[in-house]
Amino acid sequence: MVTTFSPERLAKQLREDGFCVIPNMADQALLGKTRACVEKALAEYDEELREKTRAPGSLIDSNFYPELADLIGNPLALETLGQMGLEDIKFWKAVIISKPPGGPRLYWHQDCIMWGDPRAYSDCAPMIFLMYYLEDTRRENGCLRLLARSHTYRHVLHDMGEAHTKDVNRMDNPEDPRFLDYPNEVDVPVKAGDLVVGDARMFHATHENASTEQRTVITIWFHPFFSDLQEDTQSWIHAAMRQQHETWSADALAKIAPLIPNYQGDVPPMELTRTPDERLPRQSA
Ligand SMILES: O=C(O)CCC(=O)C(=O)O
Repeated sequence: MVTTFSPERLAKQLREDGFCVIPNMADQALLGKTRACVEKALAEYDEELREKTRAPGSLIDSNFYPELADLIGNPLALETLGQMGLEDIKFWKAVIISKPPGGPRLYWHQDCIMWGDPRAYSDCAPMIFLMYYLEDTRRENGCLRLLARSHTYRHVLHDMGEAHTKDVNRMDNPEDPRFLDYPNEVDVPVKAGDLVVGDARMFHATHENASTEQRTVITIWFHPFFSDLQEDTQSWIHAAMRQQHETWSADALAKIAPLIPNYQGDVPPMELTRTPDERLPRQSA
């Protein structure tokens, strides 16, 4: 596959803006395999669950879907992340987020769960997402939108509630300000198979899916420079990843072997901290 991007430029954009898009990271075979897994997962996702996750569409963790191992361990993406200077990357989980036709907007949120770790206040992201869209996306079918650089400063959205609570997932209050537009937001339309890499601390959301087709993303959570995280953070990622994927076969785990966290210390797992403290500056530098 021919790639025409500069890893240095992508790394700079990820560090400064909080995201970058890497074209053509999943080929048709990988997309086809992933789509088959998504259809199986959605067939098991009933109406009651759909109601609980109205805003995102679905939230299906990788726990029972070892078929996702090929995408998670995608060698082309891992090689490219390495070229971007991201090392010692460990995996937590992947999530299938499928927005049906007519599905509403996803609320603004940031996903960092380790704001107690000093790394969260550095220019080295403690947690990043890899988003693979299985269809071409555009505003009309619910593409990603984001607030570039919002990983670097405190935003009003930080005080509007934590990500993925039951009420906002159910969309109990459609007037919740997290569903509004914000100044300087940017749309990120992509082709199926492109890869959006983002800093988990950055605010992001989606448009509604006003098309007649479903729109699916597989979000994969990675932790670069794992050994440099605080020990309780490493301990939590180690335990969470292993507990969530304990039913995966040896074959599936082999596909993600270099990504499996391995914390050998005895520090108990961190408490989740989803909101930054005063160490995050009020204004963008
Ligand atoms: O559905 C999308 O496009 C975005 C998913 C998302 O925000 C997330 O995985 O945190």
